[in-house]
Order: sequence, then C-alpha cells, then structure tokens
Amino acid sequence: MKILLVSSPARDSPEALSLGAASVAAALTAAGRASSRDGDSLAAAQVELLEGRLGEAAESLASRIAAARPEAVGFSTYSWNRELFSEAARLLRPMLPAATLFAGGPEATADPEALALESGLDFAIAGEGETASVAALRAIGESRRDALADIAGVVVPGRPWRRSPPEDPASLPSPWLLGSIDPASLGGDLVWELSRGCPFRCAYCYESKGQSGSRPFPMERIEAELELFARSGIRYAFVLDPTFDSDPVRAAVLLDLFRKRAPGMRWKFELRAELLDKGLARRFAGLDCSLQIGLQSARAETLATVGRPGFDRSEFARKVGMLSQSGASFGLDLIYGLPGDSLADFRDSLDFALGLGPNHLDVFPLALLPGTELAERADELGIEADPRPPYLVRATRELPPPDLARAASLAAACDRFYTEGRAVGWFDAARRPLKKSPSALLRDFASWLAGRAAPLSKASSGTVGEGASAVEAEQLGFLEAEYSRAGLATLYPALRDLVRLHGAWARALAEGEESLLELSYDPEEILGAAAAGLAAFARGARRANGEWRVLPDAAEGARIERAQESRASPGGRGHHRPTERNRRS
Ligand code: B12
Ligand code: SF4
Repeated sequence: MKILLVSSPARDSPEALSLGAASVAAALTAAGRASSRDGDSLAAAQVELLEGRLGEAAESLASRIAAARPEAVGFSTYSWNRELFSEAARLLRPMLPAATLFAGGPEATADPEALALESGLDFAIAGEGETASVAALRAIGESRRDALADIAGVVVPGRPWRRSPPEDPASLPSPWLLGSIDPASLGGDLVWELSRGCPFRCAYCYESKGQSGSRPFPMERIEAELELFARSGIRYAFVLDPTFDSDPVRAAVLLDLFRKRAPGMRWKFELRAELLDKGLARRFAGLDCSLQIGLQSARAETLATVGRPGFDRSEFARKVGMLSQSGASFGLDLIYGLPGDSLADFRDSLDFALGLGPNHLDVFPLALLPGTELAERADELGIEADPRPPYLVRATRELPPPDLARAASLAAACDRFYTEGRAVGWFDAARRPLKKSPSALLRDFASWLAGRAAPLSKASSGTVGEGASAVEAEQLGFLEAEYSRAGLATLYPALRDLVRLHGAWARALAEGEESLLELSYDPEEILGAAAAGLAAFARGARRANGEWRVLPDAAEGARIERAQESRASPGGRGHHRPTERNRRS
C-alpha cells in the first residue's frame, strides 16, 4: 500500500516544519517494520510525505497528489490549511476514486465530522494520530472498513466516535531517528518536541481540551536526537513544548545537556514566567537562546476568565527581571480581544509589557479556535468571531468593532516600531522626555505613519537588513517630528545617535551587515544616554562629530571602530557594545 501524508506550511519560516505528519509517518513505518504477522498490509507499505507550497492552488496540489498514485492520502490539517485541503480533497476524489482519503491534526481533532463531510473524506482522526492511523490503515489494508468506526480516534461521519487516548511518548518512534525527516536537509533549522501535552488549561487554546498534562519523551531519545542534530549541522532549534519550564528540575537537566552537547546551537523556548527561578534564568543566559513568554493580558480578571488564574503583576515583573539580570533575552506575547479586556485594558497591558523591556513583543488578535473552551462559551462571554479559519475575533462586549480596529492599529504599530525596529535598547530613553506612555507613543506613530504621503517599504520586503534600515528611517522621521513639536529639538541629535548605533549593532549581529554612521557624539558616551536620560546626557556631553563603522566580528559578534576623525572629536578608540539584549532572536 502506498500512503501519502500531505502537509502545508503556515508561512515561510524555519519553524514551519511538518512534524505532525512526519510523526504519523514514523509510526506507520515503524509498525510495518515491526510486524511479524503474515499479510500485514503495513509490512509492505510505502509511506511518503508531500508538502504543499506556500500559496499553492488546490488544483495544483490535487494534481501533484494524484501523480504520486497513492492508495491512501492523509491530510495534516491546521487552521492555515483547512480550506485548501478541503478543496484539494474534493478535487482528488474523482481523480483517485479507489483511494482512501483521511485527515488528522488540530482541525480534524476539533471538528472531525464537519471536516470529513465538507471534504468528502472516508474518515478523520481526532487527537494524536499515531496509534489511530496505524489501526485504521491496517483495517483498510485488510478490507475491514466496517471496523474503522470502532477504533478510538477514528471518526466516520454518522457513527459514534471518541478522541484517541493520549499517546505514551515512550512507545512512539522518533521521526528523526527513523529517517522520516532528514535533519541534514533542513538548512540548519528545525522544530523539536521534547514532550507532549500541556499542564495548563487556557480557555482560548486548543490544548485546553486535551486529556492530560505534560508527558515527556524519554531522555535516551532526546540525547540520541540531539546527537543526530549536531552531526547534521543543525544550528537552531525551536523547542515546541508549550511550557518548557513546567517541570523546572527536568528543564535544568535539559539545559545542561544542551550546553554540554550542542554548545554552538541557538534555541527558542516557550515559558511561563511564574515557574522561573534563578537557577533556570542563569542556565538560559548560558545558552544562545530566545525565550517567549505568554503574558496575554495584564488584567488579572481577564486572565482568570481564560483559565490563567492568580496573575500578579509585581510577581510577573520580578520573575521576568531575573531573566534581564542574568542577561537572558526574552520576548512577550499579548492577545487583544480576550473577554473582559476593553481598549483601555489593552493599552494598559501594552504599557505593562513594554515596561518590562522585552526584546520583542508579539501581539495577536484572539482566534476563537474550534474545540476550545472559549469557542463553546462565546455567547455567554459576548465574543463574536469569524466562523471560518483563521477564526479571528470580530467584536467582544468590551471591544466593539471601532475599538477592535484601534487595537489592531496599535498592534501593527508595536510590531513595526518596537519589534521589527529592534527598539528595546532605546525605547524608554526616547519615550521619557515626551512624557508619553508606551501605548500613546505607538498610537501617535501609527497616526504619523498613516499621514505620510508615501509610506516607506515594509520591513519584510527586500533583504532583512534593508528592511531594518527602512524601519529605522521611519522611527527617526517620527521621533524628529515628535521632539520638534514638544520643543525638545536639542535632545534629538543624541537620540538619533542612540537609535542609529543600536540599529547598526543589531544589523551587524543579525545580518552580518556593516554600517557607516555619522554620529554627533562619541559612541561610548552616547550609550550612557539610555541609562542617564537624554536630557541629563545632553546637558553634560560634548558634541564630537565623526564617522564610525559598525561591523560584524567573529569573536565579539560585532564591533565599532572610527572611520574618520573630525576636528572636534577625540582620538579613535576601541570597541563598544550597545546592548547585549539587542541580539539576534
Ligand atoms: C510549530 C507551530 C507553528 C509554526 C508552523 C508549523 C507548520 N507546520 O507550518 C509557526 C510558528 C509558523 C506557527 C504559526 C501559527 N500557529 Co502554530 N503551532 C505550532 C506548534 C507549537 C507545534 C506544531 C507541531 O509540530 N507539533 C508537534 C506535532 C507532533 O503535533 P501535532 O502537530 O498536533 O500533530 C499530531 C496530531 O495533530 C496529529 N496529526 C497531525 N498531522 C496529522 C496528519 C494525519 C494524516 C493524521 C492522521 C494525524 C495528524 O498527529 C500528530 C501526532 O500525534 C503548535 C502547538 C503544539 N505544541 O502542537 C501550534 C499550533 C499548531 N499553532 C496554532 C496556531 C493557531 C497558529 C497561528 C494561527 C497563531 C497566530 N495567532 O498567528 C500561526 C499561523 C498563522 C500563519 N499563517 O502564520 C494552533 C493551531 C490550531 C488549529 N486549529 O489549527 C496550535 C495547535 C497552537 C494551539 N495550542 O492552539 N505555528
Ligand atoms: S496557551 Fe500555552 S500554556 Fe495555555 S494551555 Fe495552551 S499550550 Fe498550555
């Protein structure tokens, strides 16, 4: 039997790897290899993966699938590909009338019957897919289609069904070690699962209806996979565990292992701040890693409504402060449109989050995902959302459409000015003389940007470095106008130096780009302006016009050296470092 598992990436990103489909492929392959039964259809099965291309039309995908002449086709469905796969499956049916069509993944789990019916599938699999797929494809291979509906997790429209029970990680084959995906083919980046499930129950999250807490993979498997990654030239791993620090003792053991066995690798982890301690903060700081922390809202009542009770601002700030003190770089997530949060609450959350100095702040609209507790309680909580993927919020009781639009504009401004603009090193220094809250500054940036005749190119166009320079030009254009309107024009040259210096430093580190800067002050002194405040700095500092070169440096990551002296400047000097936190992430 030829089995084709079809996936499609969320976006062009090293993190868009189809690990779900690969895990099911590994289970099917391992079951076939282990089979000692005569005539087991899986023993002779050929399992292949097929990846949809970004933006690919359903017709093209269906033709490519049909050309492979599979006998069974399994779609790996997520909110970003559900509609594409439904259409492709409908087109495929007449092309491959004898083939078995099925689907798994989060969308199939949340809404299996509707998905199977709208796509013309033989069945869908609700829940983790390994054991259920093996049993279902065996039944198909042995012409026991009637048995399908009795398999836990297999959903045949019109028949009673139950979700597949949680898999035991110790019995799951590794898609990496079995060769379902070759890490050497991934260009150095991958996503890595160290456990299944999540111990928390956030009402907006798909995991909230999961059956169990966190189930770790065995340490021997993790060690063997890490060794394979090191041999395969992997340089970056996004650890998928939704709460890497849910077991702080295990987290510490893993971090020590990573540091010892893969010292040159970069990492990304998702954490709950509440669970951090000094030992973990120190270990994170000892790795090249970025940490993503879900804050979601700074309003305790809102968080309690969505299943994250006990939020305490000062405790959160204290825990995150441990990361800053140890030198670990972290980012925060916020969601707008959560039940209970008004526009004023969202602004307040932005102010709180930016006040913590995250390296980046990712702000998302609420997605009312099918199968989540929030989707079930939407009427009671007054949430309206688009019923089709990606299920985005349209209004809530507290956030009517005009306020939702304002929140979206603030989120876009934050993304542009703070995150793409890598503003962590100078944001507060720029904001304080204007006496504006972070959210007010971002609101005014959005208005300024909207009022421009010709908006500058989006940062994502062209190369990353070019994009970063385009955002910097916007930041400086806006800040110059703001400082001039507020009668603070004398402080602007120091601010401009600070922004340019940080920008060039970040480009040298992240893109390996060299910049030539014309500065009004000595770089070593200007870095003190962020700490002392622009006003105090401008009162005491001496202007020293000069040209400086910021370059990538093999040993230090980046360095600054004098390009050309001017009459007013002191002699050229050595190396400076703007901020450790402005690192690549
Ligand atoms: C990596 C990841 C991403 C990557 C992309 C991944 C990709 N393939 O392209 C990135 C970071 C880009 C991403 C983005 C987003 N993501 Co995301 N992401 C994940 C994450 C963390 C891991 C996915 C994974 O590989 N897991 C490991 C595998 C083994 O588990 P699995 O995927 O669930 O697969 C199992 C089953 O689902 C099933 N299965 C899967 N495929 C198949 C196929 C068949 C045939 C069968 C039978 C079974 C089966 O069996 C597998 C093994 O048991 C999950 C959360 C999580 N921890 O799973 C969220 C998750 C998939 N993301 C989610 C969301 C909502 C998003 C965003 C929309 C978020 C946002 N607000 O912007 C964006 C997408 C928008 C966009 N277009 O960019 C939701 C999806 C919900 C849904 N209904 O689809 C999840 C589940 C998070 C959550 N807890 O709610 N994401
Ligand atoms: S949002 Fe994160 S912590 Fe909450 S249930 Fe989902 S995966 Fe777990």
